Amino acid sequence: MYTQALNEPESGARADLGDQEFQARIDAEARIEPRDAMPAAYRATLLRQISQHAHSEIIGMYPEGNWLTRAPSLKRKAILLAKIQDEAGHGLYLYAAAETLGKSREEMFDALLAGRAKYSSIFNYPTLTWADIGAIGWLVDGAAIMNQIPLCRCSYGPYARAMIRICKEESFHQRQGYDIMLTLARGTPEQKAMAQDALDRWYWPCLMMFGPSDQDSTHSDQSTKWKIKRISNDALRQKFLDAVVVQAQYLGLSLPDPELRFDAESGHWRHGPIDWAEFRRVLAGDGPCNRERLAARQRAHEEGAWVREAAAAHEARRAA
Ligand code: BYC
Repeated sequence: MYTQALNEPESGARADLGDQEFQARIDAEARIEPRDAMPAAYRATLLRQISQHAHSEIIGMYPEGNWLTRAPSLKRKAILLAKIQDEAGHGLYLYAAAETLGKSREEMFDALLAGRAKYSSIFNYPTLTWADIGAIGWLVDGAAIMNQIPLCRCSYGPYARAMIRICKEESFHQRQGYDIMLTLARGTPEQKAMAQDALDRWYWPCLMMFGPSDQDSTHSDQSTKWKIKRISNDALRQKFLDAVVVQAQYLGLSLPDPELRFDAESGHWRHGPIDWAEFRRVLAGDGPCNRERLAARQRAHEEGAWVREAAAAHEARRAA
């Protein structure tokens, strides 16, 4: 556990670094480290984003965990298990990065378990068939990579370094999902229909994953100035769409977007209107699986109490 002291400037460091001076360091591409002076709002923004990101990795294990005992072969099961274990690891790196900003892991857990903390909207959708595991890897992890590669250059050192390792693992996750989709798309007509159905259900929620459009994004301006965000929500969504259209064509599947069109002038694909009312509903806790996900996490936390107690008792004995 980090103590508050870790977050105070080292002796000799400037505790009173003004906002302008801090911005000058950011503009010069300096990496901000835990002991550096930083504006309270920069710290709060990072804590918000990194803890939400950590919670997303942890809650993100549930939709896939639903299929572990029903994977179609031993090989698929082993791959899925490895992917889900990676996600637990990502959660841990991210909680550790957030702790360097002065919040304890217990406080972050409490916020999640009490329903006060956000996690990615995408994990509030159900996994109804095995093809959903393919669609999650291909699309959800594909969207995650798009969003997370620029975060490897985030101005806050511990977050940027955690993202480098996470992105390497996400790349394997994306490929395993696309491989499932390819197998199904080239399988029997029933398997291909299952892949199409999964794509139909995950396409729009995945476009929403990137967050509100730029004009409605509350944090983007400041986070871009602080070089936490390097590419805007809409620009990342566009990069994702351009990649997904080609990948869907290769699979022989169609995107459930009647207004999808290629804009020859810009060289980009354009999607139809996103249902932002649905996005807001999911964020407000009223998505298809919000209650189920939170209840599963609360149950797991309660059932894990003995592990935490045993670890604490072991540590106390070791210290004595
Ligand atoms: N879901 O001003 P904005 C994974 C919120 S894990 C929920 O644009 P910002 C994986 C936003 O928090 C992937 N909430 O915010 C794991 C804010 O609310 P608050 C998770 C969302 O922060 C397991 C409000 O809307 N990735 O890939 O500048 C298995 C206004 O938004 C969402 C990350 O967490 C959403 N989709 O930009 C498989 C990446 N979008 O806090 C895969 C790190 C927006 O004011 N995070 N909101 O109450 C980010 O890059 C940024 O935080 C976001 C949002 C782009 C998500």
